Parts: sequence; structure tokens; C-alpha cells
Amino acid sequence: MTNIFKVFIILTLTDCIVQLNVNYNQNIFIVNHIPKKEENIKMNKKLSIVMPALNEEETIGICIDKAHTACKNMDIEYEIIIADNGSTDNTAKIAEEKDAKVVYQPIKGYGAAYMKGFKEARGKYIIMGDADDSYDFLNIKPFVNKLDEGYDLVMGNRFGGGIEKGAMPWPHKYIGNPILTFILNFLFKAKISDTHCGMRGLRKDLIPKLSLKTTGMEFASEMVIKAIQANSGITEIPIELKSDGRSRKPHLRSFRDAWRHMRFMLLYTPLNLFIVPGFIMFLLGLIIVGILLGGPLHVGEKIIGYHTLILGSLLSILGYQLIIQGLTIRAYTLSRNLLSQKTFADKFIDRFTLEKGLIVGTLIFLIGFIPELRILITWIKQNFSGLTKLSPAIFGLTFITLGVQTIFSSFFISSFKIKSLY
Ligand SMILES: Nc1nc2c(ncn2[C@@H]2O[C@H](COP(=O)(O)OP(=O)(O)OP(=O)(O)O)[C@@H](O)[C@H]2O)c(=O)[nH]1
Ligand SMILES: [Mg+2]
Repeated sequence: MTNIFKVFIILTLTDCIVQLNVNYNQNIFIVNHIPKKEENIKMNKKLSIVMPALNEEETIGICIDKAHTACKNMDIEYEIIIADNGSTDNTAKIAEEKDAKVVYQPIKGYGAAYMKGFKEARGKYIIMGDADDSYDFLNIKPFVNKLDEGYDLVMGNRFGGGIEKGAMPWPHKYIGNPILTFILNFLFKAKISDTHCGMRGLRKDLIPKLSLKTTGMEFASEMVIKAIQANSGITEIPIELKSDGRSRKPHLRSFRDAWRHMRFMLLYTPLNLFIVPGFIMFLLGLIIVGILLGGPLHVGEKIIGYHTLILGSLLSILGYQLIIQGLTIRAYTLSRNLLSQKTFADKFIDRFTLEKGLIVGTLIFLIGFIPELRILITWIKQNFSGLTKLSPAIFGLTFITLGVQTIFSSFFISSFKIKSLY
């Protein structure tokens, strides 16, 4: 069980490291993808409408037309930006003909396209949304109103405004979106009804605070999570989702992109997800092992014996494993500068050194090794005859495992710390 879990976490981390390294090489981590305040981008518009578009020639025109109409009706200074990264059809040509500004992003992906679009935006406010005509750009005034009220991020809520029949596949509507929304709200203590809605409004000056990094569809989660962590003013408005107007398949790939969202959330929440439950399990396990160290416990007629002791041992090892995984992920995300919020686990990682880890690991190992050694000596003394030292043996086994885990994990965590120095 522990091993399966380990393999799962290692695969996840490896996948992330590979992905992030690829991104790193492609300069995704250069924060100046996102303009900072001091870069003095001229903000001469009230509103920038940014749409990412990849081969959307069937619908880009209608989306732009609707956006023009809405902005003219509101009588505000605006611009429409289409962020393209590799369309092979007439998307860019149509957009230019319709008086939109087309910006090109050499790096693939939904998030990468948005980063480029945001960088070029000169509006005080940004409205973002798909270019597949599933969101109604005629109806963006409520977003602007909420931004005028002072909110930093205005989320669309498709579940509140209505989803046209066939606009969202039922597994997304009843399984994927609700589950991902629930998990995000649970992990990040938020109350957002539709965390993956693609239509949103935001203040341009929120963007540098978020330091957005992801290039794929998980960008949608990253933006919400970081806005929550930055204590931004977030609100939502009901919006309608229509069936998109295109004949080809969506770019979204259900399982791949759901996993990318999940993976991002996991990377951001080792504290809630790993360390807290791990600590509870570890403590409970240690209490059980401590109580039963002297042998089975008699409670009236009932006996709490070796099976419970084994359970205690299992809980303490698994719990400890979870704590270490949480700290490892935290150390990794810190070394990549992915986190915007500090927690007490970060202080621990700051003070952690390999030497300290090795000393603590050895001490824990010895706590387990000494009783095992005594059992071995007893066994030799009684000429290798049958042994009945089950309680101290399980106690020893537990602590030897914890000690060895500490030693090896110390090397792993400290390797992230070395990386972060250079
Ligand atoms: N520039 C660019 N745009 C992209 C890329 N991937 C998706 N988009 C655009 O992002 C928007 C959302 O993509 P969709 O394929 O509609 O994904 P979705 O809305 O999450 O999924 P559905 O609800 O199934 O439509 C569309 O306007 C796409 O053209 C990309 O790699 N580059
Ligand atoms: Mg769409």
C-alpha cells in the first residue's frame, strides 16, 4: 500500500518536474511574460477583451462581433485581443479583418496563449473567454459592473445561469466540474460555484500579483487558486453556456485536463492534503504502539492485542510517509518558486538541513534497533528456540522503518534545497 502510494507520488512529481523543466527551458518561468506594474504598460483603455483561439475560424468572427456590439453599447474605450499560438486556419485573418488585435505566442497551450494576451492588454479591466461562441460576449456588462464595484476577479457561473442542452457533456456537468469545484473549494477554503468557468473578468493589476506560470488548461485553476491565496476580492455572476458553434472537437481532453487541474491542486496543498491527515494518523499510530508495547491490554473480558498493535504500526508508518511526502512536495514547489503563500511547513523546510535530518533519522532508527538487538541476543542465549517478543519486535520494526524513511527523505528534500540556491 505504502509502495503503491509512493510510486503514485513519485510518478506525479516526476511528471511535474519533467513538465516544469520543459516549460523552464522554453522560458515559461520568465515572469516578465506577465507585465508588472512598474513596466509601465500604457493603460489607455478601460476594457481589454482577451480570447485565446486555436483554429476557431468558424466562430471567432461571431465572438468578435458580439464583443464589439457589447462594448459600443456600454460606450467605453476597449480593445479586442486574440491570442493565437499556431492556428493553421483563417482564425488570425478573420480576427484582423474584424478589427481585433492578434498576438502570437510561440509556446503552445491555453495558459500560454492567455499570458501573451494579458501581457499585451492595455485595459484597466480584462474580460476573458473562449472563442468558440459558447459564452455570450454580448452580455459582458455585469462583469464590468462588478469590477467597477471594486472586485478583483469576477467568475462566471454556468451552473447558476443555465447550460443549454448539449453544451456541456454530462460527465463534465455532473461529475468532472462538480468534483473539481468541490475539491478546489475544500482545499483552498473558497465558495466558488463554478471554478472552471472560462469566462471571467479581472482587474489588470491583479495579474502581477498572481505570478501565473502554467501553460495548459490548468491555468484556469491556477488563476483562481492564486487569487484566493492573494486574498483578492472575488465574486461571481450567473452566465449562460451555449453549445459552441464549431463543428470540430473541443481542444479540452477530459481526462488529461482534469488530471492537470488535479495535479496542480495537489502540488499546491500538501499541507491540507498530506501533512494534516498524516499527522493525525501518525499520532494515533504512535499512541497505539506506545500503549501496547508492554503486551496485550485486558479491558474487562476483551483483549486488545497484537492485531491492534500491527494496526498502530501501520498507521504510524503511513502517517509519517504522508508527512514526508507533504514536506517533499512543499520543498519542490518552494524551490520552483511556485508558491505565493507561506505556511509553517515552509519554516520547517527553511531550517531543515541534511545533517539535521540524518541525525534525527539515526536516532529514530536506534530507538527501533535497540529492542530488536535485545531480542536477537535473547534468541541466541536461549539457543534459537521459539520467541514470544512480538510487542517489542513490532515496536522496533516501526521505528526502524521511520528512521530509514527519515534518512532517505532527508537526502531527497535537501536536493531541492541545493537546486534552489543556484
Ligand atoms: N491560442 C490557443 N488557444 C487555445 C488553445 N487550447 C484551447 N484554446 C482556446 O481556448 C478556448 C477554450 O478551448 P475549448 O476547446 O473550447 O475548451 P473548453 O471550453 O474548456 O472545453 P469545452 O467546454 O468542451 O468546449 C477556445 O477558444 C480555444 O480555441 C491553445 O493551445 N492555444
Ligand atoms: Mg469552450
